[in-house]
Amino acid sequence: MGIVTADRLFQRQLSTIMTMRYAARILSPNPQNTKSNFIDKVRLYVRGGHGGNGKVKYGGKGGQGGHVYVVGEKGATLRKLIRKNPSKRIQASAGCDSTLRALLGAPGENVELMVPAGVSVCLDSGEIIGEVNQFGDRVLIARGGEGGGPQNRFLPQQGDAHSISLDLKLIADVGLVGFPNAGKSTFLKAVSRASPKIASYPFTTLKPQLGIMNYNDHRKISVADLPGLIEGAHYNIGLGHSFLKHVERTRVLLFVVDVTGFRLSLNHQERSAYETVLLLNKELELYKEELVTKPSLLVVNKMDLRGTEDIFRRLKDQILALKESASSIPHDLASEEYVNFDDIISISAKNQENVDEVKEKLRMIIDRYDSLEKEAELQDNLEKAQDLTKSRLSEHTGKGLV
Ligand SMILES: Nc1nc2c(ncn2[C@@H]2O[C@H](COP(=O)(O)OP(=O)(O)OP(=O)(O)O)[C@@H](O)[C@H]2O)c(=O)[nH]1
Ligand SMILES: [Mg+2]
Repeated sequence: MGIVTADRLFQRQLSTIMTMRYAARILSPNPQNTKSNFIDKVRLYVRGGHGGNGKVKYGGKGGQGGHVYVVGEKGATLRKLIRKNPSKRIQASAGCDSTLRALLGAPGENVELMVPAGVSVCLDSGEIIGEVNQFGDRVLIARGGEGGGPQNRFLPQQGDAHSISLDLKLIADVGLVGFPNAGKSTFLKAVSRASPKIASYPFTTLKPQLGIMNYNDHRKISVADLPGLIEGAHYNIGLGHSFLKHVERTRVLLFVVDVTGFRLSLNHQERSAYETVLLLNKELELYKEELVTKPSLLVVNKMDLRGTEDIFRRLKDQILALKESASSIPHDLASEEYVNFDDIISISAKNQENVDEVKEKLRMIIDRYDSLEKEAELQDNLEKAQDLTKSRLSEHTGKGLV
């Protein structure tokens, strides 16, 4: 009896220590991680330039105030943007006044803010005023004021002024989703040249990181490694689920689960691999329903550990029977809709076993996705052309030409 009590006491102390260490890591993250260059949201105050004055006596026109644009550029990051504009106030220059020598005043200089692809520009009201989806995309975020002249009774206009947010959502082909410690970063390291931090404690990855998978025919597929999700992430437990915005634009989700399951601390319930799949499904659905309908692949990791073959076999059967057994899934694990996995593959990311198979499978899914997209685009164009022909025909019929 005494032994049991001492053991319980020890377990409780150990679990308190683990919870404290875990909380300390979340509240004051490892400096190695916070060094990351990754910033995914920036708020700026932007103002277009004032219009120049027109020369009243000669009917001259002041120059147009400069505009402020956001422009997609390769290699740009939101951190570089802040470093260049630490005050976060951006103002384009005013248009020049018209003079006797130059009745049309010169326009003010535009300002271009360089951002990476994947940035949405939002007003404080939440309205999206533009998106930079690829390099070269340009969004006008503050118009310069018109110069004074006969057209406006020589009253030059002020430029637009408002606060905007630049919200970056990574654009990657594949997004890694999983509980902490499942081996997501180890997988990224195995398939790319990225060198993410890997450690045996949860929440090692605090910020998303991109890696590129290279194929023999020079095809490249980008993979986004994300922080771990845990149950209750939608209540902001763990790192919350706000980083899931980064999988919204990925084409395929790669679920990574630890075959031995997960337990955050002794205070938390132990979850089997099957339960972690159900909980990931649930957290994704609670973040955004559409995410569970994305093309997905399930990899079951750490298969180098002893006795895992049986667990894998059972897990595979359970996942394949998921839809039929949905009604018997306990409420805390159940979702409205379940992910339809393209395949379930067992791997050892650490020993690089079966990772090439996953790489090939991802490529197959993306290729299929590409051709479906092209087909849909063709179909769309065809329908548009048919509609156009029909409306032209009916125009002619209306005019009695046919
Ligand atoms: N035995 C075994 N251990 C693995 C394998 N893959 C990863 N690990 C170990 O599992 C631990 C967690 O690996 P990470 O790659 O950091 O896991 P993660 O999913 O990125 O974790 P978070 O960043 O915390 O979400 C590390 O100690 C890895 O060495 C594997 O295939 N086999
Ligand atoms: Mg990680």
